[in-house]
Amino acid sequence: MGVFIMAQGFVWRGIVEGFYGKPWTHDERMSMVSFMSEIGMNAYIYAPKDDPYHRQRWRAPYPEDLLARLSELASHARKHGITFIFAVSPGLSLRYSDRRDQDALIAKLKAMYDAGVRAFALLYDDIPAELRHEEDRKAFNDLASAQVSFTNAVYARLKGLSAQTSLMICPTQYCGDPSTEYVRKIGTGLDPAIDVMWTGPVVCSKELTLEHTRTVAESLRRSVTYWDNYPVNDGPMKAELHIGPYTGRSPYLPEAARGVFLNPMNQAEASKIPLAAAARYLENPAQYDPRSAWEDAVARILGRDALGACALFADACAISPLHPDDPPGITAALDRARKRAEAGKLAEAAGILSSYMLEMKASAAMLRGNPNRKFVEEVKPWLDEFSSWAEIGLQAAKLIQMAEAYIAASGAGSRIARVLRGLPILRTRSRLTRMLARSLRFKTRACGNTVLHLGLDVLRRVS
Ligand code: LTM
Repeated sequence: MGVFIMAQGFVWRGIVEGFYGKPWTHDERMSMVSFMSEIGMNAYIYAPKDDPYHRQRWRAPYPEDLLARLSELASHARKHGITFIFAVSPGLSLRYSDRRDQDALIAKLKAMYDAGVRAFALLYDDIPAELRHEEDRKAFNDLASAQVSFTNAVYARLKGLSAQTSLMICPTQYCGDPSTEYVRKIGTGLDPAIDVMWTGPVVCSKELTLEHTRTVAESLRRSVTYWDNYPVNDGPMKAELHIGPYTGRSPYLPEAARGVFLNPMNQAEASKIPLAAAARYLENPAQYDPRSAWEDAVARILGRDALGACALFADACAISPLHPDDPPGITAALDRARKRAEAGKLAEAAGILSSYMLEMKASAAMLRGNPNRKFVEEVKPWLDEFSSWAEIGLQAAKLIQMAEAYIAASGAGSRIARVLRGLPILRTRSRLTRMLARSLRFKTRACGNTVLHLGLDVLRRVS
């Protein structure tokens, strides 16, 4: 008789609002929590880096009005079957050996405990990797020992409040090679019931494999809880819009991972597309199909009618840690056009180009009219850039067409007639030059360098 070992599903299927930059508003969070329950997620970590009370001024209690909002959010989450995990990032200034800091942290957690919250997290990411305070250097051998001691003490005090409390941490080394002394010490020292977060081989990981997860789990001596940095677009990624499919996560991850928390974009509504797609993976990693999950997600957020337009737009915005290359759809269309041009079929090349660019233009117009006004407002800068590239591409196609017509008639007529025939080409050429120059001022990143390179190429050839 065979023995079947079933990989269990993920325990945690959620979101960590853990990005830098403008935190979500209260309304956005309330809407997100309802949405999470609709798509089958079960946990939300409150951890916006730029909430001063979360990180920079972590010792200060939340003012009453903010506390009231967090309590409302926590109770909204409870009603929707979502575990609300309240996180604090104390590591920038924490004195691990100072009992007063421990008390300040407990007081901070207790305020949320009193509002019914039972799940907590301490985030030690993005802080100095060594002990900064003299008294800590005297009390502990290293950062890992200090964090283990502090975290275990906090955990014991939480358990003193209620057996139902839970704690999770994000360590200071949260990606890369898990065999370091730091990670091993965290793994051996930390109470085994405390979940430990990890972002994968790198901060924003293209792939999460079972092999990597197993090595992390071995060092941490527990299943891994992923902090998955997709679709987040903070810091150097803020020009990007990550609304593409959720890819590169192994179907076998639950064998060594307890869960996945996706870190979303500052744009809450637009994040719902990749989040809804990811929820399908989290629900059933073995059966997950990134494309169909993404299409269903778009249908849910924008309506099925918007699928074609959104596919073209998302293709233009494809560049992300999951897809570092130029947008595949535009690249393929431009390659087809280039091949026809190289075969001397300029009219065909111009035709391929202009029909793709017209489709881009129509897609932008269609998305602008979508009833999900919040989505439209959030993605407007990228839609504007997308339309501008369509106009630039159309201008390039027009120039190719004109050059083709000029070449076809080049022998005919007097010298003056030929010069006159060339004038509109020069005008179109300088319009394209001006458009390309203006494109240098785009603050968003749609279409990669595809249309820019096309335009420069056309300018070089038609001179
Ligand atoms: O990823 C972690 C654990 N920490 C920070 C996040 O707050 C940030 O949003 C992402 C993406 O920039 N990178 C980090 O290092």
